Amino acid sequence: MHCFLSDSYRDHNPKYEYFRGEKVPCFESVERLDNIVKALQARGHKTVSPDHDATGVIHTLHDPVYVQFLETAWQQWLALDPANEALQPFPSVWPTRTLRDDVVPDNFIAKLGLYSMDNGTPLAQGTWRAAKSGADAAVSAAQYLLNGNGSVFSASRPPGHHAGRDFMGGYCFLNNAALAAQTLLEQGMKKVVILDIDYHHGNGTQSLFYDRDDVLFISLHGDPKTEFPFYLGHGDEAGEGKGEGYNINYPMPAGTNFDQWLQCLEQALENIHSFQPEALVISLGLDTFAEDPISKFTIQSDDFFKVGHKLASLRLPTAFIMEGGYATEALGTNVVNVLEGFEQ
Ligand code: Q9C
Ligand code: ZN
Repeated sequence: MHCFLSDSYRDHNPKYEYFRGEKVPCFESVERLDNIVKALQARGHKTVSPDHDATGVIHTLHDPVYVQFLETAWQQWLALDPANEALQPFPSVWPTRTLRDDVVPDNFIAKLGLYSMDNGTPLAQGTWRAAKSGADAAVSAAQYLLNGNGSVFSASRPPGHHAGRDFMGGYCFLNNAALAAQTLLEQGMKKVVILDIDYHHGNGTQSLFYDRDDVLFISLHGDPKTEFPFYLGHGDEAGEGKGEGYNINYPMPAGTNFDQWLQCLEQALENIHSFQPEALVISLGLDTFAEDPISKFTIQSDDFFKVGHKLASLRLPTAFIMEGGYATEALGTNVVNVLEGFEQ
């Protein structure tokens, strides 16, 4: 499959995150994408650099004030104290119910809370460069479909589907899948689908398109009653206004196996067929894998061929956009299994 590889993914290289109160190495690591690239090359898939600039569509879907914050966050962190170079900023306070989110504070950590949904999204010196380059790869993938091609993979990190109009979270900063979908629409398509198969609900993507009928958003994920992002992704979230009926969630319990997961995928494929879209954007998370360290489904490496093959049965121009997956060693194999299953 044709693959756009982010030029700058190594620049996002935070050293630690917090997990149950302890400092631990980041699950969302540089090695994840290193291993995907290795597997792509070993199995004969060519990677090229992004050839489009996502700036315009980033400013359409994301709040330009949030984008400006992301671009300058590391400098603002260093301005507090040069010794911060060796540390990472984390938010510690958020504008929850009853508090105001319409006045941007001067305090950097308070701003970080305003623009974050969690304290689990490490920010480092090169985060903006890597996120922007990943967005460029996703927009390039969309353009590649617009040029008449049948399938494409955007290989990038950090991931995107938890990021909303004006917030980061869940390791995500810019919503790459949403940027790809918006690009397809701006260049003339009337209806596109985003199918999110990451283990975690794509809350950012859902929220970006919740009141729209030109993007059908469907997500298969761990039940948010027990799984991140906890506060969105329930089965009764159907869209609002003219978007009503164009948002579909399939939450599944921890322990869900491949057969059970496939039953939800089959329903999603029927939903997509009824919508009659012109293209398919896949939020491709591989954290549904049995050995994923932070997730609880039991899908096996070989099962991912079948996932790709099922997606191909829709016979739609398809852009795969990289999301999560933290079993670093197996991740390359699992990604390429989906892509090759699609091509079979
Ligand atoms: N520190 C994606 O898969 N935190 N994001 C889990 C482990 C949130 C995952 C706790 C996981 C977000 C794109
Ligand atoms: Zn995930």
